[in-house]
Amino acid sequence: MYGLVNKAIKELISTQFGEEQWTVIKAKAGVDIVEFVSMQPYPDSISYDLVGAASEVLGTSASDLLEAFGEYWVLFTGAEGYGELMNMSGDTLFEFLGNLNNLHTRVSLTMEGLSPPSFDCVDVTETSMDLHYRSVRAGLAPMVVGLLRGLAKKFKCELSIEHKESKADGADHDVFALRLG
Ligand code: 1MF
Repeated sequence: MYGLVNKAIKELISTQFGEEQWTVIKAKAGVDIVEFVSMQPYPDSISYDLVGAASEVLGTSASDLLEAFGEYWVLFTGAEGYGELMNMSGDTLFEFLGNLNNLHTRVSLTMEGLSPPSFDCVDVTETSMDLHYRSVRAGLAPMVVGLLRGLAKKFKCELSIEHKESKADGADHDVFALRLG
């Protein structure tokens, strides 16, 4: 994944738990990179190993960490120069979700190595939809829950999320039933 992701992991851990914990976690993950470069691709294993090590060191489940990370990503990218990209992508949560594939296509135009997930909005009403999430990566559904919570805060709405179908439980892909209000 692009270095931007690992930078966000570092920021989240070092701001919430301190620089020392980050150093311990990085060492435990066997990562000896001093500074991640945002626009450089890194093996996915680096990001997974960092989350795994953080889970052990902090005594928090990987799933909770991924969810916190997803929520943080919305803030982080907004502050790290992608605010305009995010703001351009919709005025409401549902509009934003409907434009997410376009957002990733736009990023892919400059960053060829991007392997973005896809998000498809199905059975959309004013207040509900099924969000179909497909990814080449495994185990990141909790991060999507966090992303949705972060977006709900950004758009100031109450969102309930039901994980209707789970790839981890053998489904073809993950489906989230979303309801506003
Ligand atoms: O393949 C990748 O490296 C990759 C990196 C980040 C693919 C996707 C993403 C973003 N995505 C992370 C979860 C991936 C889960 C998965 O693969 O199954 C979050 C997608 C998302 C969902 C809901 C709301 C907002 C979301 O993201 C918005 C977004 C997406 C991509 C970027 C920024 C905001 C982005 C911007 C620049 C990047 C990489 C990603 O790289 C550069 C490019 C130029 C200069 C510096 C860095």
